[in-house]
Amino acid sequence: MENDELLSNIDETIREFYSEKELIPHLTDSILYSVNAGGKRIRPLFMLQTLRAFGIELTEEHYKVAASVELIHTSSLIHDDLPAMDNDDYRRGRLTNHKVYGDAQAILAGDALLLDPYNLLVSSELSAEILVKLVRELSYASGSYGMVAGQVLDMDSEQKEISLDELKQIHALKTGRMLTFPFVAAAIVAQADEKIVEKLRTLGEHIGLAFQIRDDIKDVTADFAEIGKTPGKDIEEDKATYVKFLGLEGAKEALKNELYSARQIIKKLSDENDFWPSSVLELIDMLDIDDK
Ligand code: GRG
Repeated sequence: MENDELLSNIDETIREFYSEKELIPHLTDSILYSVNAGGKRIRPLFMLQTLRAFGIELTEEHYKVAASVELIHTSSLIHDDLPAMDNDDYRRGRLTNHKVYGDAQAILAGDALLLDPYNLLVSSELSAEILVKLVRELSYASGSYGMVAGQVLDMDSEQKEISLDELKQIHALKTGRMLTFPFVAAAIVAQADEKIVEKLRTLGEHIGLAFQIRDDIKDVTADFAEIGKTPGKDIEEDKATYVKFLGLEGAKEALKNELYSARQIIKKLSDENDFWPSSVLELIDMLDIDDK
């Protein structure tokens, strides 16, 4: 199944969720402005392709899980761009949410996008046991055990010198947990045994770290058209990044190492289990900087 087909089904799931008549149109408008701004949807794609690797045929229930993580991710982007945070004017190639709708409305759009996914997720007809595990993992990835904690540590790091290990920890929380969710969620939905769930968690941790290292690299090598936001901001603000610690070539090497570790885990999984990961590997290849 091609990614384009998955993307169109993810979009349809989101569209349907926000099409209820009782919703307040200008709230929905501000939400959909950011949701439909052209993000890559890498988190839902990883989840759906990992499910397929387990041999599972996708249904609308799976798309609801996949869409949930994308909505929370979008919520974090809206909040991250606010003046009190990174204060960015552009995201996904267009003006940031608060630049169009104002700070207060942007905060509320972000709030809704943080809470609505739980409604969407539990409307799925997966078993209650699976849904409870997914709710827990989604909260774990995004809240005080994950992305929000990472953001707090990231803000703290602007006031002091930190070590590479501390930077790795920030990345693991801020970006890594949300990229780990798709793999863990797929294993939970596939009702894989606990050992496999944990292997997929480790896989997701490598992908998450690789993703943030790639983001750090792109900040210095890409232009606005490619990343959809103002490039060079990390350098300008002297932020702690992999490029700052290791230099550009060192960061590229670190990215390669994380992707290598991820591929090794997948190879072992597919050697030892009924797991057919070719489409997952294709998504991982897209993170390789040399391919871009
Ligand atoms: C509201 C849950 C919530 C959190 C607020 C602001 C904040 C706490 C956290 C910031 C998290 C953040 C923005 C991390 C950066 C992650 C990252 C590399 C984003 C870019 O992801 P892509 O490349 O973006 O997948 P697209 O636009 O393609 O979706």
